[in-house]
Amino acid sequence: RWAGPTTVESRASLPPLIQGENVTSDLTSSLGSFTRAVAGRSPESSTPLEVWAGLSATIVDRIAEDWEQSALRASAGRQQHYFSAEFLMGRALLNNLTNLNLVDDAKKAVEAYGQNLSDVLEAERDAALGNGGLGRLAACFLDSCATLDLPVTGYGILYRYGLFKQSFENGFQHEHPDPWMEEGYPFVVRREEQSRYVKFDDMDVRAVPYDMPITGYGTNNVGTLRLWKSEPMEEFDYDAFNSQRFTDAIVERERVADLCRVLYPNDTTYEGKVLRVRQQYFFVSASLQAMVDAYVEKHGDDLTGFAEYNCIQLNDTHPVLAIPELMRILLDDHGMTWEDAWEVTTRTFAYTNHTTLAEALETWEYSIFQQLFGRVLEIVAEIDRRFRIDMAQRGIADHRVDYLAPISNGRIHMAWIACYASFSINGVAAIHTNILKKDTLQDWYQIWPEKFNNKTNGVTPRRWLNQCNPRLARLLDKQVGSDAWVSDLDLLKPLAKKVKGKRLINELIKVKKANKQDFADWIEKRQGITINPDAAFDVQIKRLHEYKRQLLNAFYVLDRYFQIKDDPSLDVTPSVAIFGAKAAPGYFRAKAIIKLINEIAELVNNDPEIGDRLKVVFIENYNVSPAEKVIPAADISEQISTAGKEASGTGNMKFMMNGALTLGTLDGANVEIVDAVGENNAYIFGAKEEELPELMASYDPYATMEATPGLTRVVNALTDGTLNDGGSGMFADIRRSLLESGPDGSDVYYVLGDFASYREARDRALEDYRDEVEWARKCWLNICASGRFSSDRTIRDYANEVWHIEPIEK
Ligand code: GL2
Repeated sequence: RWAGPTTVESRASLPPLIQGENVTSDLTSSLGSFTRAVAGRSPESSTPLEVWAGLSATIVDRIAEDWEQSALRASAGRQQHYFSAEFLMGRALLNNLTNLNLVDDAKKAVEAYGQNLSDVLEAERDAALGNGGLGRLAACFLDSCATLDLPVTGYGILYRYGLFKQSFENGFQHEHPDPWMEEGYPFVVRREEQSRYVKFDDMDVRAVPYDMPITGYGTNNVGTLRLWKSEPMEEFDYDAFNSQRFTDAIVERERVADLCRVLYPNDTTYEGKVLRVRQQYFFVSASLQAMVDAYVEKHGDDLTGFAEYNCIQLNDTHPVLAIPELMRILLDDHGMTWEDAWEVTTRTFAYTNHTTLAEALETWEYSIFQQLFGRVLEIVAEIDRRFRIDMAQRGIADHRVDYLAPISNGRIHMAWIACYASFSINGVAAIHTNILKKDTLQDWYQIWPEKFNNKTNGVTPRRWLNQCNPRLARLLDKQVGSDAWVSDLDLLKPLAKKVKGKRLINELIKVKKANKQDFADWIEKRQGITINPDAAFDVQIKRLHEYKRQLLNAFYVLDRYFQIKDDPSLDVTPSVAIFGAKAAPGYFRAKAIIKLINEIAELVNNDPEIGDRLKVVFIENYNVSPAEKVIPAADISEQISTAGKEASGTGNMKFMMNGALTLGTLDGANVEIVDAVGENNAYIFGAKEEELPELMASYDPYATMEATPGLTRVVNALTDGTLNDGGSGMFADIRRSLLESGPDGSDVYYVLGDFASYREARDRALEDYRDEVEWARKCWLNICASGRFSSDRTIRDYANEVWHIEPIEK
C-alpha cells in the first residue's frame, strides 16, 4: 500500500496472492536480474527509473502465465470489446503491486538494494493517452472488468506523445511534448505476429499491437488493453533506399509513423483534421480484423453468428467508423449479403454518448472520406440510402430525415450513424440521458425508445481510494473488518450509522489532517508554495472549459480578496483555492482563464495583509498522478458547471469517496451524489437545468452584475489595472464574453447569474468547516454513500443490461 510520499506500507495481515516458497526473496532476486538487464549495472547504483523498469518487468514476468490463461478462457465464450480513442491510464506499477498484494515484498526487495520504493514509484511517467474524464473512465472500466473477471478487451492507439505537458511561464500556459515511453515501458508487450494491414486509398500501413496486462484486485484474472501502433508495410523499401530516392523513402516512413504520433488535445470539442480521422479508422480497422479472424479461427467462416460471441461498446463517436468498416469486412472479405451483414452489425454495436455540447458532435467532410477510403464512403452512402427509405416508410417528415441522415450538407455525421446502427444508446448520468432523450437525440428516442438506457459513470475504488488514500483505507479496513470493501464498495453503506461515534470521527479527522500535510509538503517541494494545512482545501481539478466555470471560482476568490482588503480584520475561515487544469492549446479563452487565475494567485499570495486567510495554488501539469495527491487532501469539491452542460463528471465521485463535500450545481452525476448523501451533506447552488432556458431568455448580464454587491468591482478588476494580462488583451476578452451582447458574449454560461448563489453556498461551507466534528460527520456520510459510484456498479450494469456477458469460468 502506498502511504504518501515518504513511507510505503501494505496490509500485512493478508497473504500475498502469488504464493511461493519465499515471495520476498524471489522478488528480490528477479528484481536484481531485471534491473541489471535494463540498466546494465548493479541495482544498487541504478537510478530510480531503472529500478522502476526492473521492478515493472518483474511484475510482467509474474503475471505472464495468468495473463495467457485469462485470454484463453475469455476467448472461449461471448466477449466484450471496448473501443476508445483514449485510455488515460496514469501510472501502472503501484496499481499492479497492490492488485497482486506485493507492495510489502516489493518494498523489501527494493530496499535490499539500498533503494526506496517511494522514489521508484515516483519515477514512473504517467501514461496520459487521454484528455480527461472520457479517457479516465475507460481506464477505470478496464480495472473493474478485470476485477469482476469479465471477458473484456480494450482497443485503442499507442500514441507516441500523450497529452502535452503544461508549464506556466509568467502565468501563461505553455505546451511541451510528452514522449512518455521514450525510456522504455515494460507494461506493453509488442505482439508482432498479431499485426494487421490497414489500407487507405493513399497509403497502406502495418498495425502492430502492443498489449498491456490489466490486473484485477483479488483475482488472478488478467485483462488486456490492446494499443495499435502504425508502421511501414515493410521495414525497408529496398528499391527506394538503394536509389536516389533514399530521402523520399525516409519521408514516407515518417508519414506512416505520423499516424500515431500524437493524441489530439481537445476535450469535448473535435478537430476536423485528416490525421485524426485516419487515426480513428486505423485502430478500428485493425481491431475488427483481429476480432473477425479470431472468430473465423474458432467458428469457421460463416460470420452470421458473430454478434452472438462479440459485442462492441463505442466510447463516444471517435470509433464509430467501426460500423461501416465491419460492414466492409463482412461484405468484401467474407462475401455476405448486405442484409445479413447489416443484421450482424446492428446486433454488435452499442454507443455511449458523453456530451451534449454541439461542438463535440463529430462530423467529417465528405471529401475527406473520398480522399482516404472510397470504399468505406460507398458503404456509408448505401447506409444513407437505405436509411432514407426506412425513415420514409416510418412516416418521418423529409426535413427530419435529411437532418438525421448519415450524409447531409456534404458531411458525414458520426453520431447519427451510431444511433442508427447501434442496438443500445446510453448517456452517462441520469440527467444527461434525459437531456439526450428530450433534446440532443430526441428524434432517435421517438423512433427507438427501447434503444435508450442510462449508465451513470463510476470510478475505481482501487486507484481512487485504496491506493491513493491508504490512511482512509486502513480506517475502512478496521470498520469493515476486512478489505472486502475494496471490491464491494456497497459494504460501506451500513457504516453510515457509526457517524455519531466520537472515536471514529476523530480518527477520520486525523486521516484528513495527515493527508493535507502530505499535500502541503508535496506542493511546497514541487512548486515552492507554502500553504497552511489547517486551512480549508477547496479544490477544482478538471480540464479548463468555460462551461466548467473555473471563472466563477476565480471571481469568488477575487471578491473575498477585496473583502479582506476593505476590512483587514475580517474574520473568515482560512482557505486555499486549489486549481489544476490544462487548456486545449487552441482554446484562447481557456488559456486566458489560466493566466487570470495565476495573476490572482500572484496578487493574493503576495499580499501580507491577507496572510493565511486566503491562498491560491495552481497545480502545474495536472494529470492522474497529481490528482492522486490532492483528492485525499481535499475538503471541498468544486463541481460548478452550468447546469445541463457536464454530462456526468467523475472527479466529483473521487472526491466524495475520499470525504470531501461537494459544492456544486445540480448537473451531471452531482444530482445523484446529492440524492445518495442527502442535501444536508452537500452544498448545492445555482440555476437548475430546467430553469435556464427561461432565465436566459430575459438575462441581462450587465444588470445582474450591477445588482450583485461586489461583483462589478470583480469584473472591473479584469481591465482596471488590478490584474495584468501582459498586454495580451486576454482579460478584456473575458470581460467581453460576459458583458457584450452577441453570440460570443452574453455570458452564455451564466457566470454572473449564478455568482450570488455560489458565493452564499461557498461562504456557508466555509462557515460550517469551523465545526470540525460536524464537518467530519458529513465527510463520513459521503464516504459511506459512495458505493454506487464505484465503476464496479457501472460495469455490472453494462454487463447485465447491454453486453450480456458473464464472469469467466476459472
Ligand atoms: C466527458 C464529459 O464531459 C464528462 O462529464 C464525463 O464525465 C466524461 C465521461 O463520461 O465524458 N465527455 C467528453 O467528451 N469528455 C468528457 O470528459 N472529454
